[in-house]
Amino acid sequence: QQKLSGPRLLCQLKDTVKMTTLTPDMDPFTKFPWASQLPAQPLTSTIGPFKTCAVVSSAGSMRKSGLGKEIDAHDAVVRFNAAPTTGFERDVGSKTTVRLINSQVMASEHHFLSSSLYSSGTLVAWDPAPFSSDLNEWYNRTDYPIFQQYQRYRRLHPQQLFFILHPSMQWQLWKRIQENMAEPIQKNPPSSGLLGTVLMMSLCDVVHVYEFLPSRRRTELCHYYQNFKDAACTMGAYHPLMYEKNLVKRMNKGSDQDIYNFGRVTLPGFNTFDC
Ligand code: NCC
Repeated sequence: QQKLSGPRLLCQLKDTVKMTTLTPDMDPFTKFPWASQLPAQPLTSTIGPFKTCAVVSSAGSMRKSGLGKEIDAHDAVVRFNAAPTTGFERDVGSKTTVRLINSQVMASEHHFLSSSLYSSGTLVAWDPAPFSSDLNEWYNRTDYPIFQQYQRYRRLHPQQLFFILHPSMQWQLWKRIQENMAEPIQKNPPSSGLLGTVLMMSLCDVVHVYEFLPSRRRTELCHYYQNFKDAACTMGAYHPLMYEKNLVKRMNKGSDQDIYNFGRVTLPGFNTFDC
């Protein structure tokens, strides 16, 4: 076990973490009539490639950041779960190209089927599947009813692009985190924030990640859109968030001042470097 340098780490991610989404031709989905609702082509051949991309974390430190214009100037913007833009444009911008949602959000108490929050951009859903990349095994024991809710949503919004991440990606990424840490980490998948970051590294030349590594605005406030305080939101409890942040810090091509002042990390797209 050794800690890899930033460039080695980037190569390791590029070589071993494959961004895949479910398509109707994958087993066991070939058996299910509803699977025709899944996009026929994977995400990476449907949207992008993009030059510049922004990943907007939901952290409380986005508040009063004034980063909205800078974020919207990117070719593509990814947001997470129930994070709104309306009323927060000055700080987080208003463009949404991709919204990455966990299966918990899709469970009905979040008004997933009725809220207009989810109707712009391409949706990408994921579920904290058991430590396995086996689709059959996962299909029968998802954490939340991701497939039922997917079918319902697709019937209501047949025109919107909506992908489901292949669970192998989260575990490939988890292994990279574990390999690069000296101690054993919890066997839970990475946060939506890291999944979205790697997703955009597969689609974009340059990825700017905002307030994943907290700036000087660092706060106990969990989300910029709620007045709820819990330091675990930034440090992690279920997700190995602290380790994810350590890894991103090592891969950052930008300066420490960029992090301190703007909460901004700069990562190169996988297509822009050779290994
Ligand atoms: O909070 P959440 O994440 O929706 O935030 C999206 C991503 O932003 C980064 N973040 C957020 C807050 C903070 N203070 N610092 C941060 O760095 C993280 O990278 C985070 O992934 C998730 O990852 O999907 C998560 O979802 C929530 C929750 O399910 C949804 O918000 C819907 O309500 C989880 N919270 C709970 O289960 C209570 C959270 O653990 C992870």
